[in-house]
Amino acid sequence: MSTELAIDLCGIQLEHPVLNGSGTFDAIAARRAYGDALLDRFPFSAFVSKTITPAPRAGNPPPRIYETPAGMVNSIGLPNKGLDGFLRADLPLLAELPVPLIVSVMGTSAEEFRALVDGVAGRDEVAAVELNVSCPNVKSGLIVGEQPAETLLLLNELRELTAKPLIVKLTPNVSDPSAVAVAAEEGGADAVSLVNTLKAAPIDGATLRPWLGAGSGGLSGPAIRPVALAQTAAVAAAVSVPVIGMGGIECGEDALAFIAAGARAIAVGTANFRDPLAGARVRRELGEALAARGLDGVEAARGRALAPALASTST
Ligand code: RRO
Repeated sequence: MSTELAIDLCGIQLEHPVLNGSGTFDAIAARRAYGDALLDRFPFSAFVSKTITPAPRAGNPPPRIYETPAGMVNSIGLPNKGLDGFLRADLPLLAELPVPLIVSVMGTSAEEFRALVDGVAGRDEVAAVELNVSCPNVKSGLIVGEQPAETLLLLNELRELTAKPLIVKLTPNVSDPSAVAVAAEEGGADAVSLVNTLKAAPIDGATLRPWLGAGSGGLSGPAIRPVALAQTAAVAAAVSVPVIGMGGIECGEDALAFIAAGARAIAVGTANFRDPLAGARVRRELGEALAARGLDGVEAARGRALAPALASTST
């Protein structure tokens, strides 16, 4: 039996469902290190860029990374070249990757988001735009992605700017992520991706002060996988647009669990830091995990965890 890994993500044909999480794989540095061999064995079916902002940013003061027993906390703080620097220096290199390019953007106002979407979505090299909404709106002070109303307002602003897919990256730091996902869908989002990192604040035992330079950051890695699965399942049950699931995926079995929770595609994030080819392994193992269960492809597994059980063990 052959196993079908190809998927359609908002009209983009992908060879398999394994993407990278934004900011977890520097494709330009990896190309420098591995040469064109990286292009021959590119680990992801689409590449998601690190989040860019309108103006260049230096990022947060160090330390920026804290290791936990089952993951890590980061507070990188969006270091990037800004929109113009990205278009000039990074886009030509990212366009050489052998897969569709998804550009992640973050603004602190609707105007900033409009400038970013305008700037990237019109470029032929860009297949889709991911909106990172885990940031405060300077006007309201609210984090857009924590508020369904703010998310809807933002999509209403942006939807008219492009026919290309808009993917909303959801924060897990809310009590009801599906309410935000429903608002994103109502505003015309083509897909949602989740989860971003969970708010975390490690303490330095020597000084009893916050360990990270910025005071707090976001937890990722296997520690958050069950949380991410719960949120993926809740969101997939609430929306009809495709869901890109992520959070601590390290192997094919993990990827399959997210697909069973309703994800159409999945993303590998923290695992890339330890092994830049983790995505290729997850893809291979996902095929094996499906075949081992007699499933002929990802569609046969998708959403199985959402369906009512055939036989209940409780009364
Ligand atoms: O750059 C970061 O510190 C960062 C971002 Br923009 C994000 O969306 N999620 C994260 O864990 N770190």
